[in-house]
Amino acid sequence: MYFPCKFNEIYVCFEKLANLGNYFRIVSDMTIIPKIYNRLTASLNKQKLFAVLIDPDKQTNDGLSLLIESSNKCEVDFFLLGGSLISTALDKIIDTIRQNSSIPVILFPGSLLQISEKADAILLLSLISGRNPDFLIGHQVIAAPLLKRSRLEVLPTGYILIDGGKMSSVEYISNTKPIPSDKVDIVVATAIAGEMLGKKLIYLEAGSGAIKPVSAQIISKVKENISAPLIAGGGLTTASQIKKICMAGADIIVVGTAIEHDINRLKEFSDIIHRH
Ligand code: 1GP
Repeated sequence: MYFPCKFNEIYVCFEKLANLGNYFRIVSDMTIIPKIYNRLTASLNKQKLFAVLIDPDKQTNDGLSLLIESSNKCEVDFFLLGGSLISTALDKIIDTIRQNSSIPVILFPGSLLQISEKADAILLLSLISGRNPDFLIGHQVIAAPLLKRSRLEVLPTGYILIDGGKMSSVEYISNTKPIPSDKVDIVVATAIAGEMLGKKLIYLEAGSGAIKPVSAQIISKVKENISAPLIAGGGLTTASQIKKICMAGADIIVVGTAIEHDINRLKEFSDIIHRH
C-alpha cells in the first residue's frame, strides 16, 4: 500500500519499533542471566565454594531452621536440594529457606519429580559414568520443555559416579555402575568427554554416605585436564578429607550427611574450604 511520504516514514518507524519489540521479547523469553554460573566461575582459582546438601526427607522443621541459621553464620555459598529418592514437597522447603536466608538454592534432582520453579538454578545432570540412556538423555528430554519455560537457570553438569566403597543410592536407582576408584584414567577420560560435550560443570560423586570419598589423586588428575568448575562430594566427614580435596583442586565442595549428624561441623568445614 502506498502512503504519501510522511505516512510512509511513520509506517517504517512503527515497523522498526515492532521488530525491536519482538527482538526484546525474544531475548527476554530466552535469556536467563547466568547469575549462579557467573558466581561459580568468578570465584574459580580465587576461593573454593561450600555447598550444603539438603535432603528434604531428612529434615524436621526445627532442624531445617537451625541448618539455615547456621549456614548464614558460616557463610555457606549454596544449598543443593535433592536426593535419589524423596517424597517431601520442595516448594515448602525453598519457601522456608527464602524467608530466612539469601543463600541461593540449586536443585540437585534425583528424578523428574524434583523440579521446583522456586529454586535459583538446577544442575541438569547427565550421569556420564553410566550407560543407562534414561539418565544420560532420557529424563533430560522429558524435562527440557518445562525447564525452558521456567525461570530456572540450567547448569549442564557431567555427573560422574565413582565407587565409594559401598553401593550408593545413585548406583541402585540409576541402575548404572560406578567407575572403580583405581581407574583414574577412565574417570579423567569421562570428565574430558563431558566437557567436550558441552557440560559446564563436572561433578565427581562418591555417593551420599560413601565409605571412601573421591581420592585426591582423581581430583587432581581431573582438574589438570578440564577447565570447567569441578564439584566433589560424597562421604566427606572429616576436616582432613576436606583439606585434601581442596588442595587437590576441587572448586565446589558438597557435604550433606556429616552436617546432618553434627551441625557444629559446619563452621569448621566452611573455614577450611574458604581458606583455600
Ligand atoms: C554430594 O551426595 C553427596 O555429592 C553428599 O554426600 O551426604 O556423604 O555428604 P554426603
